[in-house]
Amino acid sequence: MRKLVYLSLGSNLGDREANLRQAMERLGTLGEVVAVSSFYETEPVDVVRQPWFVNCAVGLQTEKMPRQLLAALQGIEKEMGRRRQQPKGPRIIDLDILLFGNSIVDTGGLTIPHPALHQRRFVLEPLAEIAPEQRHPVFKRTIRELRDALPAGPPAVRKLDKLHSPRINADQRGS
Ligand code: PH2
Ligand code: MG
Ligand code: MG
Repeated sequence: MRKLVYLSLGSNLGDREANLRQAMERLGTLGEVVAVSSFYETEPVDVVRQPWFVNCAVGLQTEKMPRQLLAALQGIEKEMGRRRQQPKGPRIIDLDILLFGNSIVDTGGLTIPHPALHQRRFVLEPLAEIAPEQRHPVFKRTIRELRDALPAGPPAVRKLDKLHSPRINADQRGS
């Protein structure tokens, strides 16, 4: 059965935007990428002294089951050169399952919906762009409602422009 899955993509090493684009291309081998959010430059959360991330959210239609999908995502992370040296260290690419249709999964190291989904602006801001009316199957709130309920202020999340242009250009424009 085909399911609509939402993923969070993040990178804070190397050419971050190129890494997200390459990951999206590879996600196409697991199903059909049906929605892609803007790219957002985001202040690191829960980790200290790390480069800022670029994050986005993707909608993927796939036949895969949750655990198969997780293994496939880890395969892509590995192919793209991710090495897990220290837990929560800087990463070329991080591919997280946010929502898997309306399924609730909590077994053997896999939790869906993603356990921090409702707390993180770097996840909810991009996800609200492509799935505002999608309901969180545990909290029964829409993604837009969860996003709007976040406390204002840091950590910062800022949308990059349509061309996903590098940060230096945004700074030069003074925006
Ligand atoms: N991922 C983390 C921890 N902190 N912070 C931001 N801004 N973006 C991320 O993708 C991120 C993070 C763990 O995977
Ligand atoms: Mg993550
Ligand atoms: Mg991860």
